[in-house]
Amino acid sequence: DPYADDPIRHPALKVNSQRPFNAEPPPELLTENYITPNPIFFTRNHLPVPNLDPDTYRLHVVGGPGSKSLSLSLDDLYKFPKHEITVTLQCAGNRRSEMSQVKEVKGLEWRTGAISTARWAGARLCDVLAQAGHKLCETEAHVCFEGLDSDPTGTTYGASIPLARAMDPEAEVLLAYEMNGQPLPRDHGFPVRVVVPGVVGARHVKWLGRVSVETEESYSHWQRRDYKGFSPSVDWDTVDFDSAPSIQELPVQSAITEPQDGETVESGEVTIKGYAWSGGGRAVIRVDVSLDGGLTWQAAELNGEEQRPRKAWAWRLWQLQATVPAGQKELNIICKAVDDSYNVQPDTVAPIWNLRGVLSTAWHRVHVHVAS
Ligand code: MTE
Ligand code: MO
Repeated sequence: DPYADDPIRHPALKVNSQRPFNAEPPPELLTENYITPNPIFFTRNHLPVPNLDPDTYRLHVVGGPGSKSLSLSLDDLYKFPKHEITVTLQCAGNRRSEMSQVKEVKGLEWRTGAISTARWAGARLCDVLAQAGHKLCETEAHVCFEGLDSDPTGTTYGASIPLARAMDPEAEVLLAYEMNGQPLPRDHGFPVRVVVPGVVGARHVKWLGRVSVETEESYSHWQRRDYKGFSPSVDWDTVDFDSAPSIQELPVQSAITEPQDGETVESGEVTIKGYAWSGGGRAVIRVDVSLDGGLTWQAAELNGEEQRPRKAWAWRLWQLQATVPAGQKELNIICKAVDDSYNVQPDTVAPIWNLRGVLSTAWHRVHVHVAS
């Protein structure tokens, strides 16, 4: 069993798949803290978790014309200026289960919890690439990452991002060795992972073994044959993966974590809680909440760290204390967020449905009963 050596996990996690391990925190725990505690941070693995020895670990930075190769130990990485930032990581498949209610999709049935937030610390990728002698070049270029996790045939997890993002100090791409002040837990990439602020989780390669600058995107299955969006009319017979760009920056997202669908709430006052986040460093400027299925709206209070303009890498948690109209027997609660480009979430799932069930960002709806 290649999974026999996987780490022990927190019992509160809702498991979507045991081998490989995929799990999310329950909604009420997800928004209990602005920073997600490491043991309940959602986990998305495609392969067995490698057991790496920090003393012999080396990160290979592959050289090319005009640059040199580096073989970096953990101690070498610690010598680069240590950079620490709060970043929310979201899987492209977050909220997929709502898409599969419209029509079947292929993928793990994530609910609202394939998203979490941590303080990440490490070396900036731009500093490491600079030491190897890389410069921004005119030709289309990509930085490819390879993980040290592999399947029985030796295929490793891989992904890439554009070189321009990797070289931009303002983009703050990290080779992270710390998560919330601790060494990375094994499930989250020990000893080193990539953190690409504002970009889909799939590019944050864990158990990082190799970095290279290429003229083409990574040839990994997960870069080229997965994590892409399509029109609702595309099915598995007609899909052409080469026709769509790989997902990088994610669209604006929000969800309600309390109360939960089907719950009974007290009459009088109700507290509604959730999270909101947008990709590309776009800040959340507003979260609108409706109790009556979208007829009327109230703005929620935004909590958590202030967001830096163009570098809003982390979510806002939000909350609304609302009066339940007298005599109301049920509530149709909805939330929708707006980012600082005034991007909004689509109202329903059907027009954004896609065969892989990614980018599920429709208004989040929760139906609750009111106690009489
Ligand atoms: N890196 C490696 N090496 N192997 C993986 O399976 N999964 C990716 C990414 N990096 C993955 C990986 C995906 S799809 C996501 S959403 C994030 O890791 C999840 O990171 P987490 O498990 O720390 O939450
Ligand atoms: Mo993912």
